[in-house]
Amino acid sequence: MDETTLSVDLATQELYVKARNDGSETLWDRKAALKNQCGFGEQGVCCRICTMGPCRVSPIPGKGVQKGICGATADVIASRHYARMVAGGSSAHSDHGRHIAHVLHMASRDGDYQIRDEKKLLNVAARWGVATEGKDIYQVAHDVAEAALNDFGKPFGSMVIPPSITKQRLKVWEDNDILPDAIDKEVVSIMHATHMGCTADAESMINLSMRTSLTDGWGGSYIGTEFSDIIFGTPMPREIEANMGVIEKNMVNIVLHGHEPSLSEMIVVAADDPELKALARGVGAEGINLVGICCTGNEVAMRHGIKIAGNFNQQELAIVTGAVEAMIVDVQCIFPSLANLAQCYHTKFITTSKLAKIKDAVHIEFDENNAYECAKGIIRKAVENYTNRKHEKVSIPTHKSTGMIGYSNQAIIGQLDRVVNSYTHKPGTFEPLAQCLVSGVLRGAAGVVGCNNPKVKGDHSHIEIIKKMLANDVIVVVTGCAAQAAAKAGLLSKDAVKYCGVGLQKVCELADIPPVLHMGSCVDNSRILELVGEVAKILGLDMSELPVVGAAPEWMSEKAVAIGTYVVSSGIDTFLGVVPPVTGSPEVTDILTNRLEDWVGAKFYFETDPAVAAEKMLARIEEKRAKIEALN
Ligand code: NFS
Ligand code: SF4
Repeated sequence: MDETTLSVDLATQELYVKARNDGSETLWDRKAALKNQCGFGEQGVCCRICTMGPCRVSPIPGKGVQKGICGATADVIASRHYARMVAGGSSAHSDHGRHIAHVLHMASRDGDYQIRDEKKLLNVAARWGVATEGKDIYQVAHDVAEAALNDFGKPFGSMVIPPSITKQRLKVWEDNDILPDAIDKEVVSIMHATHMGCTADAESMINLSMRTSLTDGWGGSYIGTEFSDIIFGTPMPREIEANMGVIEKNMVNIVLHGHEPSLSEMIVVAADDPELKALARGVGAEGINLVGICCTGNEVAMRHGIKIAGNFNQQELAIVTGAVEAMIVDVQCIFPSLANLAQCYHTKFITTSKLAKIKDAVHIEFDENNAYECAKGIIRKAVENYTNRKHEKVSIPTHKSTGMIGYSNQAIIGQLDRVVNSYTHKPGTFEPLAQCLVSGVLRGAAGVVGCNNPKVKGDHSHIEIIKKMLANDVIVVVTGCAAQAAAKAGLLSKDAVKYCGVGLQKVCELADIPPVLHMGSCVDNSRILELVGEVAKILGLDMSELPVVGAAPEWMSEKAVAIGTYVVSSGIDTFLGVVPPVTGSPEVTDILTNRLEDWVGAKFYFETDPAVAAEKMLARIEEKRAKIEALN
């Protein structure tokens, strides 16, 4: 394979060649080995929900087999499959949120987990009606955690919706009957509705999917973000480095990969322990170097400036450098291949979660009740492994970029306060941003999020779309692996204003921000919902009336389907660069890319060509400007 076709990232190309020379297999080799991927699966028309099947029906209406044994049509099969992807994605995010809520519940003044953002805790307390007056802050934390945990499974009533939602949006949800009940309940209910012999109507199935997805964006993910901020601190702007060049030749390199910050935060704290530092020197290393991959990488980069080694496509390649003593993972987006790959080098591949044990990995279960000592134990293993490094196998690419990271909404407001015109704007709000949108200095805003996928040349679509937005005065916010693609391409640097139109350039200079704002991990898409909701409220509009679009140019996971669905349900158009497996059903395709607009004021666009997607995003932004311009 010609490595230049796999990714635009030069470190990736270099390490792919090294992997080949080392005889190590990567995702691209396995993709090639699959030859043609199944066309029925790709179009969503293969059903395995009961054992009368599997039934694969024709994706072409009127031609070939039109129904499964039970009579399910392509529309039924594809919509059910879509719903189950939403359930899978929502459950991953919400279980992450629940886990963080448990960590908040165990926080104590003299424990390993403490409260770092009291103000946010008090804000959040009001949402669940938790009394705070005269109470110790740790008692408040305990009560808030309990209230949130109860929201996951409460038997009656709707989920508690965060206050950044607009009242118009709530009405849209009520009118469409998608205002969700409890978080866990919706996921269970949709698994029920997709069981053999239940929902057999595509409209109803997508409607239920929307309802379930909202438990993710406005529920589990929101809780994940806010509670992480409360325990680990709300991110503030700082500089970071990104790409494989952050791996250090003479240091013990530890890669943090996965999603939840409870483990990675403890590793960051423990890596500073004098005992471990001395141990590292004792084995001949200059120190301990922590680097991140995927969303856990984003979490610790946002809060501590831990360097980013790479994104989803690069998880194997980090090990291929031959200079990684340990890769520590928890849950989600972890290739099972890493276990065997690690054995080709000297890397210890350490799994830590009961939910993500991997055969042939070293499993050290992380115990939050003994978090610090547990983290120390894991780091010790990595340090001791340094002497096993096979120096002839080490080759670290030099590529790395610098950029700014840490743009929580609190951080953005802090930057906006610099541009506040005290006669017209209140400080401490998003008003300057709202005004820039109204005046047209900024034409709009785009959220570019999501994964890598070997169906797309790595990082190419992310970067192409982002650059097109910047050139047209559309400010960009990023999360997840898209954010890491932007970081590697230098787009998080303030120098990236060189790609911007004059309006965006001016805004960046006044606010002292880069034109692409890294808002965190994928659960932190909740920050984007909050931002859009708050701006809409300032302008008295619904979220669907703002010139705002979302894109997942290289998505691959069920989580991304859940995110896309809650983003559209929140009134924001979403452009998918990988076509979801629904095109075998004309009705599901029509609902997602057309009819949804009548329901919730936004819809999906499937567009694999990033240049065309960017054009359509800009056109949609201009179309949506009508409402906002009437305010002028
Ligand atoms: Ni999001 Fe993060 Fe990356 Fe995709 Fe995976 S790490 S939760 S799912 S691959 S962006
Ligand atoms: Fe086939 Fe229907 Fe069973 Fe699906 S639910 S496998 S379509 S018989």
